[in-house]
Amino acid sequence: MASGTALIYDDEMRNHKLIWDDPICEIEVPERLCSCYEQLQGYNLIERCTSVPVREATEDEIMLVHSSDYLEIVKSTEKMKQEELRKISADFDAVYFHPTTYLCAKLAAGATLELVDAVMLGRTRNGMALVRPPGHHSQRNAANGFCIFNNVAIAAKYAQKKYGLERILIVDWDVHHGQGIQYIFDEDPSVLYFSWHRFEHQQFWPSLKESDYDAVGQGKGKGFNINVPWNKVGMGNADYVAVFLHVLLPLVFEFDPELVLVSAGFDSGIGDPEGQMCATPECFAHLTHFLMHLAKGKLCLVLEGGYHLRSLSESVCMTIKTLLGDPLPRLSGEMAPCLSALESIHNVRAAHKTYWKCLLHEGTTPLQDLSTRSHLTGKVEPAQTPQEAKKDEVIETDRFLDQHMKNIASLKSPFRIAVALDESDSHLLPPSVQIEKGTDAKELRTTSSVFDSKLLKEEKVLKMLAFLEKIIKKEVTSGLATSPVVSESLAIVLKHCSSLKVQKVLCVFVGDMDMKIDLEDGKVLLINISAKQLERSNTKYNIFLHWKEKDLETTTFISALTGLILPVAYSYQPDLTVVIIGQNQSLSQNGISLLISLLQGLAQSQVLVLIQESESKLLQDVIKLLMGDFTPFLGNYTPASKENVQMLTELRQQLQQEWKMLQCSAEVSSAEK
Ligand code: Q9C
Ligand code: ZN
Repeated sequence: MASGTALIYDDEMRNHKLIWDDPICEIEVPERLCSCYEQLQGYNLIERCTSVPVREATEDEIMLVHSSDYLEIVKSTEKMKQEELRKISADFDAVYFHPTTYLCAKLAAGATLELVDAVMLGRTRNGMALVRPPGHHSQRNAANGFCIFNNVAIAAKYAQKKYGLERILIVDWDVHHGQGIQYIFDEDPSVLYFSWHRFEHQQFWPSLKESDYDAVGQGKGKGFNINVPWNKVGMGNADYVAVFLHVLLPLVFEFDPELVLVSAGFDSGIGDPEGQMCATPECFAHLTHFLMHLAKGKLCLVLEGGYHLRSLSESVCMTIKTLLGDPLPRLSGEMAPCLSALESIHNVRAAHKTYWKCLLHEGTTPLQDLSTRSHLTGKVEPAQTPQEAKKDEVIETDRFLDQHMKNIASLKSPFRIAVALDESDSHLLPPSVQIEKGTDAKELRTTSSVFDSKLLKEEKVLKMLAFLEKIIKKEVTSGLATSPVVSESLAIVLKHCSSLKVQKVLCVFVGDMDMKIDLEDGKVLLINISAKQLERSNTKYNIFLHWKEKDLETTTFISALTGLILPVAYSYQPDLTVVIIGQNQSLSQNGISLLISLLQGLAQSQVLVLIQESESKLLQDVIKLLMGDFTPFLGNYTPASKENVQMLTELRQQLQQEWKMLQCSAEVSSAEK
């Protein structure tokens, strides 16, 4: 698998700027680019990326999306004087031209194409292009919303043509609807376009009917356009993650893209004057992390909007750190989506029910404005602020971010992974793995309270406990150990965690658990995915998942992962994740890999994996995963049985008052409030 992260940037693109007064366009400034670059320098991220030079897109490339008439119009602005520039700008909605606009727009599109080449040719695994002018509003025949050429749409067409790609995903997390991209691929089932956007029942710019959830694509493209309208401002981390878990991810696992492009606008982040949303910079790390596990890791991000300079640049840094494989910060804030977000999620799922297998058994009809008809939602629209108050808001966010970025900063672990394996397995290890020397058994007995197990005499177990301490001290990010009896090892680990005062441990046990483990309520959350049907009832901290299916490659697992395991995990916010691979699993090897990968988004990426000795065929994959060198491959999935979907739905309903991220509809919560 390719490695490394491409970063594409060029000072040239700072020349495009507004040279007259226009309150609408004045926020799209050259400083947007330099402040990102300077912040990246400040975090020493530039030198960790592979720098890729920009180039101008060719006319043919631009015409993959735009008409030659429109291209000529843009070209003609190069020689214009201010008065003419003003006049032609007024032909479009929220656009300005400058004599260098044509050149900058060609560089922005060309930079995006160079990024696609770097990733498609395997020169880097992923990357980001920092460009302006942005692209996602621009259309075949029109500039729109600060956008001249549609960089991401051109890149998608280019990738289809040059690399013969059949399935491309575009994720547009900018706070505005990229209607330009929607129009270009509306009838095209080979490009899945997802956008969330401030909508406010069509009151918010660009105020289009076709930005609502019922615009699902047209003709052959039906089902391949996903709009999530935000009908309130103030959406935050929990709302964004909920949409990824309950809308985007299930559909995308089914779509199985070969390349992921992101229209990465950060006006959906906190402090942005356009978006008025609340997502903090680390939220973009989590969104990026989710997408890194698709398309064998082929992920290209392209800057769109983002108008609060500090918020924008911190978010860009978080995104690039994640692309580089750094541990993720804990997601801050209360992990519960708001009612208005739930309503949107419900409506999008209902609108797409006919097009996607994973929604097949949904019993959903659209909800009409529960949140706006009632006073139930906590999110209120801030009063319209005059210019002065706006300046205060900018400074307030600056101040907030000063503190916030310090709070979430995690010490960088010098070692990614420590292992405790048998001699016979050690050939699997790459050189950068830290091999534990182990620790004194006597010392451990005293620290880990009274616990009698003959396993404690085993060298491997002692090593495991030694690196568990290092994980908790953040000297190592993750650990891997094999054990002759995983359940017993887990019991030892949990005892040790308790004596080390770890607050919350998430345990995901795959396979049969052959002993009962005493769970101290709240300190441990256990999810057991078992092939054996046991007479057990589910409780808040003890969740048991069982499904009957001969064929492992079904959407049951994807639904369980995105609709149950991850929402519970994100609600719980663990300090450490332990994944236990026992005997008799009901997951495929790829399924287990995907599970571990996505759980690395929790607990600041601190994961301990315990593998039953007999299952050592999994070792190689797991080592690569923990090293960040592998993304699981997921084939074509067949739909889950109705029985399994029902089981998951019931479980979700049972637990969603305890674990709020499980909610994917406003129906239940509104009835209960
Ligand atoms: N009353 C991007 O973020 N606002 N474009 C127009 C008209 C335009 C945003 C308001 C916002 C364009 C790439
Ligand atoms: Zn935007």
